Amino acid sequence: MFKKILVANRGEIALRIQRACRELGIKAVMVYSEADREAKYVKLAEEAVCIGPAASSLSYLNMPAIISAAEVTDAEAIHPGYGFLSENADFAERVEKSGFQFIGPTPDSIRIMGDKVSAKQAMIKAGVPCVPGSEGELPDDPVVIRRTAKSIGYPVIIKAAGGGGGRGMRVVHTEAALINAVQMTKAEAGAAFGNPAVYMEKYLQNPRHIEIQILADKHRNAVYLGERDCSMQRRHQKVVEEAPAPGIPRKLIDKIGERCVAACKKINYRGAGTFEFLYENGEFYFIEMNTRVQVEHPVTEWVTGIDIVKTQIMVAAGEKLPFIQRQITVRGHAIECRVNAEDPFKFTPSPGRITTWHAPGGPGIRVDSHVYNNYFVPPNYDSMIGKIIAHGDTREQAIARMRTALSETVVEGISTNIDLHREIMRDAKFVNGGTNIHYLEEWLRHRKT
Ligand code: MV4
Repeated sequence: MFKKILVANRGEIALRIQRACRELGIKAVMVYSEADREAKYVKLAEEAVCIGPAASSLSYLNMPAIISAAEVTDAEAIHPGYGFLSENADFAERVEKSGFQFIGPTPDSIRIMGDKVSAKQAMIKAGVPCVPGSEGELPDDPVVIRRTAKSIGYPVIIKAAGGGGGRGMRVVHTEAALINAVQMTKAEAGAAFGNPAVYMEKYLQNPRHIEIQILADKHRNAVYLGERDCSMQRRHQKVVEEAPAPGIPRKLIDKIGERCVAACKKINYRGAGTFEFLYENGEFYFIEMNTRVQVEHPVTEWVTGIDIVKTQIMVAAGEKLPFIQRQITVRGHAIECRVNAEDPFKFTPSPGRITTWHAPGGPGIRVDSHVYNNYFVPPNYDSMIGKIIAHGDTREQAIARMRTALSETVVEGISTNIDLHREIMRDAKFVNGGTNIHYLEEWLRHRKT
């Protein structure tokens, strides 16, 4: 096992990784920008290195600064967390070329999944069901593009190969709008991602966003840890996540989970990973794979009892997965509310000093947050300041516990979206379960103030 790991991230996930290291008896070296000097995990750290100014581009995205920090502290491995450099294949490669273990999949795996066209091709080859669409990249010939759309059937969606997470896509309803939409998407993709390649899919109008968590080791063992429902989102930012997904038969989950595991073995995947699917009319359609630990990993940890961050570290060190598929069961129900420093209904960011922070507690409540009384939320980064996770024997109990937790939570000095969560937890359609990806945005549009 590693003796020392460098944590190349900030915020709640930096603290989460630090805690996993402590539990494993590993020393954690924390890195921080000038804006994060006062962070809780820096205060708690036995070793911490400043890697640059507040701007992410000069600190958390600064590859030489991070690799130098690992060198001067004699770390053996680097955990990238989520966001920042976590899905940057060049970073993973530079980490390994510098003699450190990257805690994640190989640079090759990251590269394949980063290009959404090659990711989809790999999944089709591995037997994972995908959204019907173009065979790989769309050619330039308008005749071929029109023929492709006609055979798929309108509406179609044009997506950038270099996009993902909702960036670089356009829905097309008619043939008249098709060629222009393709050209626009290609131009934007070229500018934004340095890659103008696009592909076409059937546009699914009312899907749910269901994702499958997997873990794989370096010995060709892989397991799935059930699913998460992440449909409650706004502008591609998840707001509430839960596990299991309400109303989806376990048999269907097991079938798709087994496909994901087979795909992992086929592509020799290792580490933690998430297969993202759209789910509509009882069918799963693969859209993207994430090659990092995700924000919402705690709901899966709670229903399976498996520590995903610890397992990431163990498999990166070469250990075998300490469990097999039939030992993994889903118990009860878990819900996560992301707490953001923002106006709860206008969504404008609200950085600044937190004068009061009362975190909730009690049975079935977990809080993952790096903030504390008198902490200053810097304006330079994502607005998420923590996550409240509730578990119960049933979904009803998890919701009841989440309502209690939200009623106990006090944050003063800045605005947070906790009032939004309080309303969602009392919304009849949410309580009923199974709302689709458009629900929250429609609800916000019609909400009476
Ligand atoms: C789609 C889709 C409908 N049909 N693909 C958005 C994020 C990116 N991961 C893929 N996305 C979508 N792809 C087809 N063929 C609808 C979305 C989509 C969406 C997906 C998941 C979660 C939220 C979403 C919000 C809007 C659109």
